[in-house]
Amino acid sequence: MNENIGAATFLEASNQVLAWVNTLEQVGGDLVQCVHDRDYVVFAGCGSAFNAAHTAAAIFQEWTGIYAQPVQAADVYTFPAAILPRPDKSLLVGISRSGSTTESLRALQMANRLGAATLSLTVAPDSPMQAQADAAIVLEGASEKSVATTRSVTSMIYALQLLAAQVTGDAERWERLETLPQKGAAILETAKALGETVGGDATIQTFAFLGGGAYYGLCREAQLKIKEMALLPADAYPALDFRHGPKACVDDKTLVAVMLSDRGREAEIALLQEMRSLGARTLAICDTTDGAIRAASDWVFQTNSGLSEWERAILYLPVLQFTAYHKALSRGLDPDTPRNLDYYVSL
Ligand code: F1P
Repeated sequence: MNENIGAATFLEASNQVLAWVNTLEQVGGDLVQCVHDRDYVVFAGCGSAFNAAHTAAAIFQEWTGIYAQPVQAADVYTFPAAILPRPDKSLLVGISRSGSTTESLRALQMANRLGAATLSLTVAPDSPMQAQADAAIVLEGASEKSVATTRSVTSMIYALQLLAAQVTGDAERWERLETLPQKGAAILETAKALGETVGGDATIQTFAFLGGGAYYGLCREAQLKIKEMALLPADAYPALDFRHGPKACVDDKTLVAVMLSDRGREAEIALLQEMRSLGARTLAICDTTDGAIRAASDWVFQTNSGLSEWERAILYLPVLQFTAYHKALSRGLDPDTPRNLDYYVSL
């Protein structure tokens, strides 16, 4: 096999905690101005950025008490009255690795035209989206060559966690968030190794990623990684919704990965147990494990952060990024250049 296959994805996923360190330096207190006087925040993006928007909106709303919603960027200009009913009181955050995706740029343009405040969150410097927005966060340290996002998406979510902590002025939360790079570094090798084991398991042919609240966006991202890199069927559901129909598809070729929260832990363990009894292979992703989790799981990935459920969110993704990466390699696919995809979508 060509040794360059997947090299960019592997390097970018492996280096992601360095990108988080850089992210920490990019989210200054001046950004709080964007939210001043706003009682509604829309997080808009496409692909991975849309997934980041799901996680960010759930976290931002809970931490700040300001209503927040994730939207696919095209909805902003296609259905403006549905998305921004009170633009003068709203902030639109346009999220995009490239800063050039047509739908995301148009979303910012529409928000500006309607009189909403705008913030762009990108990884590429000097992008059209940065030029379009009132304020900008640029995470150059999270830039990527690979088409499939890894460190850019965790870094963009991290930036929005930091922004939410800035908005509330919660210094203790900020200090806990500052520990994420160090906590990420401590689990990355385990994430790589477990991703190789799970991704290399030839019996697994379909995937379901389940998580409640802010974890739903992470599940969507894990689903996207499997589809883009490994070209296999994958689902993402708010954890308990999986029982309402999709579990009909579960069999012994299915991996069911559940992201365990603190407040939903018991119900999520019961879900793992049920999926295992249906024949699925199960992966629990949790901060701390116990006998019940181990008994319900083929594999357990433990983050050991001591952080609250939404604070530790980005620690849940790397193991699934490496799972998708290894699944792709085992199928002879190059994770760096997924079939049919471009680096960003230009319409
Ligand atoms: C990036 C994106 C990726 C996706 C695909 C198409 O857009 O949507 O998330 O994997 O390769 O492009 P953006 O973040 O640059 O707007």
